[in-house]
Amino acid sequence: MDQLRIKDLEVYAYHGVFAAEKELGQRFVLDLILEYDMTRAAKSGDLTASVHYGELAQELVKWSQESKEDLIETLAYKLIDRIFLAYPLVRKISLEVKKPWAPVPLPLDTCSVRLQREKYTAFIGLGSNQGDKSANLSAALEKMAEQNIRVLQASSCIETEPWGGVEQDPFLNQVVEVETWLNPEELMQTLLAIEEDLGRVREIKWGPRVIDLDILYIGKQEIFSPDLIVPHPYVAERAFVLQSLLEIAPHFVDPVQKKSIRKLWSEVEK
Ligand code: PH2
Ligand code: MG
Ligand code: MG
Repeated sequence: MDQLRIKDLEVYAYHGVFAAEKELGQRFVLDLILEYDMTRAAKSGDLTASVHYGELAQELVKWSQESKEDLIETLAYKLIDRIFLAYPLVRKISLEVKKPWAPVPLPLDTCSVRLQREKYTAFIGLGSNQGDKSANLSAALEKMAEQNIRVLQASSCIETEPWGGVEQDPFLNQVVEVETWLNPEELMQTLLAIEEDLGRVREIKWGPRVIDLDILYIGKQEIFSPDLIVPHPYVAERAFVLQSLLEIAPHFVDPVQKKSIRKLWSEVEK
């Protein structure tokens, strides 16, 4: 991918664990690489189709001076959020925050952290079978938007019979395609926090819930960690998920089953 780089931008700011760092301030140095397609800007000469590096450099200075963080990790993390929000065409960011005057009484050149984040799309399944089901789904989508999880496509909300053998009220289900730069683990933690916010209490497995937010797919990725399995292990068995997926992504190919959503839908028990 094409890259724009702002190498070693100096900023005087007030980040650090020690009180003296927050009082006196020190030099920070930012090394930034942005990735996005530059074809249109290159061919048209239109600056608005690219990132104005002068303007961005000014913004980086301003944003770096707006708060006093303990950690340079936090500064880098927050700057990355600001850049993605201000420049929607950027797909990937790599940002190193260096602290050449770090309070370490040893002969070193610089201490630094580098964070890298990229935008990706994911499918998320929503479900509710308690309270005002429709309002619960809408509230979850609103909260996702506030957490930098942007909805690209949303299926209709459908009423479905409970799947999994627990006797309970029918569900209202929906699937959305989202775009985000949160790491998969952070995406999952964010969804869990939204579930909790909306009043979810975990009682019986597959039992009644105010809101359930499941990561179904993250692009073509396969993740097997103790807390997160992607693709969601039951997608191919759940007509209520496949029906909604069929509406917004019939040609998406499940990376484990190696079959399109249309094919999985034709094979699922209904
Ligand atoms: N979710 C479950 C268990 N069963 N059945 C339907 N119809 N819809 C759901 O969202 C659902 C379910 C566990 O997450
Ligand atoms: Mg679920
Ligand atoms: Mg769940």
